[in-house]
Amino acid sequence: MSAPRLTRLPQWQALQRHADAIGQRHLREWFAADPRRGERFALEEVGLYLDYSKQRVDDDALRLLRELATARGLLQRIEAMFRGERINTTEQRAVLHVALRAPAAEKILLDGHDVVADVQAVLERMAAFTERVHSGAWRGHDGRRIRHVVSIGIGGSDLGPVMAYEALRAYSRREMTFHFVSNVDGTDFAEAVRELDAAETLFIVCSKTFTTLETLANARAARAWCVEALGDEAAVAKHFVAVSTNADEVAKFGIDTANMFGFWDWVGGRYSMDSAIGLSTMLAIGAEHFRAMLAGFHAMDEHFRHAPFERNLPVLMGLLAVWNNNFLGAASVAVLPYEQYLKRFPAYLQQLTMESNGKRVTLDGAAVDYATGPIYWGEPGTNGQHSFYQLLHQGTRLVPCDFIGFGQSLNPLDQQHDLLLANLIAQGEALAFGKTVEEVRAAGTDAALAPHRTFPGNRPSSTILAQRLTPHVLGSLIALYEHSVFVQGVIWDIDSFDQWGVELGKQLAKTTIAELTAKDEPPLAHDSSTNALIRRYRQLRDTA
Ligand code: G6Q
Repeated sequence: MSAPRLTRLPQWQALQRHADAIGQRHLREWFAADPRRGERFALEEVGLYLDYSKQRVDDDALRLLRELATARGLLQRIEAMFRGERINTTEQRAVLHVALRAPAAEKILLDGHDVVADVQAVLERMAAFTERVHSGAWRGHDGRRIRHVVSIGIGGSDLGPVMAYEALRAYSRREMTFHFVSNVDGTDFAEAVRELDAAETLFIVCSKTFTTLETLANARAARAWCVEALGDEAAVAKHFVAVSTNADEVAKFGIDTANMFGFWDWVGGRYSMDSAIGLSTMLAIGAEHFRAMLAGFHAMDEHFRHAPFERNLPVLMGLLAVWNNNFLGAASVAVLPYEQYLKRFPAYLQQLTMESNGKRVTLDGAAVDYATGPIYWGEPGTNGQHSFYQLLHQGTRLVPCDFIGFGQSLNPLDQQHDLLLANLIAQGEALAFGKTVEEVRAAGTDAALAPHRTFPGNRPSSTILAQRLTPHVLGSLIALYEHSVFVQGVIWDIDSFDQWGVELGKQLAKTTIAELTAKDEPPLAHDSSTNALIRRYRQLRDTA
């Protein structure tokens, strides 16, 4: 059954009229009219405090957004996801990342089979393996202990593990080192292993399909490096494990499937960091912390599934994103963690959000006539402040911001955490309220300079605060964004779980590889630019 066209829905049109009426009203006015706005437009759930009072919405806008969600069948779509219906319709797959963190006692049936039991079995194998590596029961080929882990994967099989390792470094085993190789650029591999001793290095090859060109190229390089250093093909058995859904290809590559950790086609790549794809995370922080992270995910899952829309964090965040995107015309979102350990969080979110919602047709294939997924980007604060915040404050574009901060530092250093959080809080305030030309002049600035020193304000932001970055909080934070992405996808009537857009470039590269590697220049039948680039590359490469 196809959903009614979004822009024809009365709820959408009501929102449009409301946006026309209030869209330009200044946050200064909103706050002046309601002295309690800062407390009223805030929610605390699952250990996360969300202040959305600096978003350009009023109670009516929020109500109309919730009505739109209801008209879109959001409640039913959430249930359909949790029940394992094949909501990824273009790939005919269930979307059950929530099963990866369901408690062992829960049952989630897919075609009559309980997938939670499968998940728990893999988690137990991961924990046992982690324990063996940590205790030294698992050793390298020459009997030395494993001290270095290199995770090889790309996209969804890389961004989550890298982000989680960085985020939870404070909880990690400092006697081990962790490295991540994703790019097919040989430099990535070469630099990752440069200082490593092969005898103490474990490679985890992460690939759902085990056919991904980049990952297989890096895995082959790793195998050659390892065999050369250790002088024995048999070393592969002790230095390589795989994470995949494809046992045949794993075996073909030469990794014993006894050393393979599985997952399933109902886990999308960018939703897989809490599956066996997170083996490097578990090796870094241990099984107990990993379980705590899963519990954090699950707490947010439960909240998302059961909380009424008005108190539902992912629903609210998703609807605010729709408001900013479709009714205020904001084409991007800046994610600004004031927490150094979250330095890879924006990069991780880029895939989660843009691969999920960067779509231009609805579920039944009709072209959309509204904007879908915005561009996500960001850097940790305060670094961003000395770089691109200029544009956020005084540029011509509207860029809603998500600020993320914590009450306690994991590395307290004198007053530096207060300094950090003072900056976070001040940035939201400056973006919202700005500085009028009158205020600038009153401060004694001369007339010619006043326009340059004026800040228009009215730039929306949300602030997420938690007490401390723990594995549990990280899990909840990621699940918050995962579900917010889904909410947006439901409103836009798109498939947030496929990724056909990455296919074309991959296919064309296959032809191009043949043309680059042919001994003599083959006949080229591309456009004139592509032909010229191929020729120029061959010439640059081959000229002594
Ligand atoms: C994520 C995408 C994509 C995928 C990579 C790696 O949702 O599907 O980023 O994760 O292409 O794929 P493999 O894990 O199969 O190597």
